[in-house]
Amino acid sequence: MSRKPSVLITGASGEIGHALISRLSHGDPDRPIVTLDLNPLPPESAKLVRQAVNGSILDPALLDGILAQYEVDHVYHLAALLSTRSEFSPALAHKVNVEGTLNLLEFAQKQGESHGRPVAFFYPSSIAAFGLPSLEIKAQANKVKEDDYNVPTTMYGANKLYCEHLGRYYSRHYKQLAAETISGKVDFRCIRFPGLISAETVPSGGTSDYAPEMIHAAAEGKPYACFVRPDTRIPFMAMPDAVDAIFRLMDAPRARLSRTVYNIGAFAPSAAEIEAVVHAAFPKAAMSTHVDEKRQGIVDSWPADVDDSAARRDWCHGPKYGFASAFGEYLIPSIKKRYA
Ligand code: AKB
Repeated sequence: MSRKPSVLITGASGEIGHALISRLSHGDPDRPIVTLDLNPLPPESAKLVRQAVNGSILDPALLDGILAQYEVDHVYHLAALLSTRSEFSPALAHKVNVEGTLNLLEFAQKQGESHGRPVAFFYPSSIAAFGLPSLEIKAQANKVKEDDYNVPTTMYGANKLYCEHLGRYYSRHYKQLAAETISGKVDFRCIRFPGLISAETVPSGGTSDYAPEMIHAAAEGKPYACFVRPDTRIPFMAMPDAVDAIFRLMDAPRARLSRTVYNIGAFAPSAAEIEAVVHAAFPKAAMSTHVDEKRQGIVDSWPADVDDSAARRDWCHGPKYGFASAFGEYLIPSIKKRYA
């Protein structure tokens, strides 16, 4: 059993995991980080963690093993099948995204019970939890609040919305009819992320992927056909701001939090506006549009922007990068260096 409480990160080899491991280990190098992922960690992340467990969040034996070996006081449950991927295998998506989350909440509840204090649990939800019924309503709605239009059209969005409720249940209403009072031992905190763009990694299986794919393809000198219309607009955020938001939310005193689930936003460009900045940086980039009507339908059901006033008020959400600086100061310089 490790002495210092540990952090467990599931889905750690994905793009948020990559950035999170680096920030966590630089913040407190002595704090053990344990990861659980089907895929091996990239070497630069692997050297920063105490143990990288290779396996599935659906395997109870693996979670029991971690429970027996470590005192985990923070869980970052990032493992999920993204929106496009989930539409091809909805039953599998439900298993991984919902049953997997239930397993992690049970894990956190047991950890909290055995150590007598709630485990802090971070859950990344998504703008996919929204479902706007038409483009007209999307245009009128503009900055959508957390509790509006909660009618997702995708399996992934439905999974995210339901797991937000599961988290609220584990933190506030756990076993409310049990003979003796068993207080919830999970301090569940959740952010609904916009599309994320990282200079380090290209996501796979998402529907907001057109933005990161466009810039990475341009930098690599590869042609790119964007799968959404030029006027398509959803919110995006640069990866460092996404990780910063996780830390701000997790560090906030519980009493400051008026909600379980928070929208966060940074900038909300159209696909044409993204293409224009990428083109300005990479004038030789061969970019075109080839609309995939089905994926277009998914993005059209997501809000054009979100109202993140609750996050700004409760835990000082304040992204460093707007549209121009995300591309001009973070993405383009880092990506140019990366592919040089
Ligand atoms: C996806 O496109 O599935 C994700 C998301 C918006 O949650 N990037």
